Amino acid sequence: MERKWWHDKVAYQIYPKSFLDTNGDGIGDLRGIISKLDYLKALGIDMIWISPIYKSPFVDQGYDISDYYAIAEEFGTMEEFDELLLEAKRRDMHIVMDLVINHCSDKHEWFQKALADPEGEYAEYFYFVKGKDGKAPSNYRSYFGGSAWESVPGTDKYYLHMFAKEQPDLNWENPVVREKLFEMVNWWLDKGLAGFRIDAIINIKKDLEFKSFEPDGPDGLAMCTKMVESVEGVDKFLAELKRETFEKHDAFTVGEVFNMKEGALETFVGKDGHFSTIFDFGPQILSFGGHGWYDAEPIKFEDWRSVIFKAQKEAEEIGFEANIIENHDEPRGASRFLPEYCQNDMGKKMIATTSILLRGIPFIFQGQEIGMMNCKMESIDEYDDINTKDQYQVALDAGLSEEEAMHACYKHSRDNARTPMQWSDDVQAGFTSGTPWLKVNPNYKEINVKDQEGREGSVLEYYKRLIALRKSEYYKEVFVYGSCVPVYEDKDMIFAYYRQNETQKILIAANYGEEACTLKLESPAKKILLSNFPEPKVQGDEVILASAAVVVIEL
Ligand code: TEU
Ligand code: CA
Repeated sequence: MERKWWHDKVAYQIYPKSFLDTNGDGIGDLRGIISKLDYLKALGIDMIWISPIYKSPFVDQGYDISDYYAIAEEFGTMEEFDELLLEAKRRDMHIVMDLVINHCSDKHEWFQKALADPEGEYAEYFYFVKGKDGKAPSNYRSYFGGSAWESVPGTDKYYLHMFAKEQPDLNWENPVVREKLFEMVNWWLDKGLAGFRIDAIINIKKDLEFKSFEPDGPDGLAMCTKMVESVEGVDKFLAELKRETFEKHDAFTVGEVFNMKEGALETFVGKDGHFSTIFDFGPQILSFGGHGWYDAEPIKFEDWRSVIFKAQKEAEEIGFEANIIENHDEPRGASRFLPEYCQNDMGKKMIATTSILLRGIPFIFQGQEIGMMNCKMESIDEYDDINTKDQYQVALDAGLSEEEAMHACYKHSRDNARTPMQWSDDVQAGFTSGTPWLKVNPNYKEINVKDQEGREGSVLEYYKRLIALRKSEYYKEVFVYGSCVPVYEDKDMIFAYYRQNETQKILIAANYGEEACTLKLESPAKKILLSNFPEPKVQGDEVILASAAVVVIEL
């Protein structure tokens, strides 16, 4: 496999609104990010993905862009952005922005012009489609609930929005739209960006017949993903996007790709793939409910382990996937994947180890490195997220009580990950001197950076050691390029694999169970590289793992 500059990088996702506020308006900002570059460098981060910072009405927290060439005032200025690029470069770090080009904001100039003249050229930038029998063209349900069609005022047409109605979908069939988007992407890359995380990209190809599907919910609608899964032709757009932009800059790209067709991995991340890598969302998909968050089944350990190993195996011959335990759309990984008896520092170090040493590009989401957890909100009004509000209603409509609907939100809400970063035990966790836009998790007194920095045994210091091990001169070859071979799969609650190549063999073994477990080593331990308990119990050819223990052993 041809080696690429980004193969050995460790990435960190910043959700800017919640990272650090430096001017007291309760909203994180670019100054805040700049001031924490040294913190991230010390953690071992090479690459930073920043969720959208473009001008936006923030209906979907910046994933609704009204000007692709401007920085949101809430976050700062273009000068500050340039300063961020420069400061990152000085520290040998790479900045990756979010690229949201399936849709824009309804406040974008293009959409405003389209509304003003629904027969004019700008209407062609979107999907303005005639209704059928006085109703929407099809029965698609948008990702955030309700019809994916909204009527265009003063006409018999509807416009398509796969997400909120304030996020009209861009018409990728129109070459002018593609050209304008490519031009914009190149403009940012020319500035010195390392690349992009590419939002919701699978959705760009539509079936222009807009056929309805069998309804799949009490609202009589069918999930719009059914159209995405049945239509062909996204590859043509993606190949062109790459050719016209990323390729020219040797940019790093990570695609957010759900609903990929069976066997399409090669097309996405193979040698000539559309992207450098895509996220492995296997574990996240496990808790998609049949009808919504309210009917999602709890995740079973065996399923979780097996989807991860399956993805590892699939990617091995093809390319690299990017591994996460959480992001801004998901609940906190420690709350979601750790059994309750492991929801402590030891467990958090364990899941960090089994995730970050997998084959692929690790992405750490802000706060994960200190073990931030889901946040209980007292009422639905405390939530901000558009998706959460919809899912709350979906649960109520299905007959659940308010308390049960709140419980579903507590388990699944995207706001679990969006509460402000916990920097210290000062007021508002040191995130802001004002009123934060979203409540701070009340556990900030116990879980915060200040407490953990430099404290032996803290989750944060463990993350530093873990990342340093992955990047160490002697072991990076095997951790980056070695294969991942699952082992002890017959043992209940044991998550274990080898990372190996011709000359090195490393065992990563963790016990997610409640009882201690003894594993017989295949060959004698040469060296214990890392563990989350004081005296690793390796005796002869056996290793004894207490509940929530993890150990990394060179064999
Ligand atoms: O997410 C796309 C997407 O598919 C999500 O709606 C996902 O299904 C859901 O969040 C899982 O809980 C991206 C962004 O990551 C998300 O924040 C945006 O809201 C969305 O696109 C629209 O831009
Ligand atoms: Ca601010």
